[in-house]
Amino acid sequence: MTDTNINTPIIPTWCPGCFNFQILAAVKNVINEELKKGKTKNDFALVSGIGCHGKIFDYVNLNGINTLHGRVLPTCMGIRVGNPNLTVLGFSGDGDCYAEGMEHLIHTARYNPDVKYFVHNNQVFALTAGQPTPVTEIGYKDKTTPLGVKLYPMNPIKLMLAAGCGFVARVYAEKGQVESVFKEALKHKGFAFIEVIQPSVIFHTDEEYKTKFYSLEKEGHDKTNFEKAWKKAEEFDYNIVNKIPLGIFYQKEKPMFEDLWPQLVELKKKKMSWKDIRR
Ligand SMILES: Cc1ncc(C[n+]2csc(CCOP(=O)(O)OP(=O)(O)O)c2C)c(N)n1
Repeated sequence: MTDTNINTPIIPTWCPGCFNFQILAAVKNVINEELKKGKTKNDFALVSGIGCHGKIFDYVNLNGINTLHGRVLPTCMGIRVGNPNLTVLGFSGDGDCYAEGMEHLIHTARYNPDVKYFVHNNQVFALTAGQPTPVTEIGYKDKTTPLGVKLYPMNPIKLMLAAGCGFVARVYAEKGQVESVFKEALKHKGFAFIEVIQPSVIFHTDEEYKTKFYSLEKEGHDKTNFEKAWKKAEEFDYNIVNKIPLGIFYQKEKPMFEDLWPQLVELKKKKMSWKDIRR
């Protein structure tokens, strides 16, 4: 019988009420649905970085790599190049992605490998006790920044649009939202960037955010229109809390890295499993 159990016996060490639990539940639900539809566990690879988010690796029983801090995307890319048939899922924190891993993010958007990438954005380096990241709001104080953050936060949605990413989305860390964007990302051929607003229950509160969210889809946003996506991206930058658009900002399929190289096209035809790679 095929093994379809993606649970692990490891008890999560996330804080009680952490929004990472919502992301975990959503990811497992969608993978379970894929397994029911005929995929096997060997069709997936899961990569996570270092931080609270990175523990997701311990809680989903799939092959993969809990990689170095900031190196989720090159690891995902390496796995795709080694076996272009795998569904590769990457998980980073905002520190992991926007600080140490920033250059990889830009190049991966440009290379466009078929990788689905989730950024658990809690606006701090949470595991190391709440230091500010490039998306922390001005004024935020911690032991390392007693005078408060003075630098303006970066806008990851605008960055991804500018870098040529063909699937740019932001959701709130609520199970249903993560599930539905994940399903759309799986249908998309190419790199999918999914920022998940995941308020830290220790260092931030989500109360103010919650009242500002609205759905791009319900508003009739045209996700094929780059200029409109850019305008929507400008509405929220982690500092000015005005309206916060959620959903898919932009979607356009472009040639994937794996399809541009004849060697990789040949490799894809071989339909290898993990077993073949180990040999
Ligand atoms: C190369 C390297 N630099 C720094 C660290 C220290 N470190 C471990 S976890 C962490 C914070 C991670 O923050 P983030 O990626 O935002 O994840 P979160 O804990 O918030 O989920 C840092 C800086 C490390 N382990 N390796």
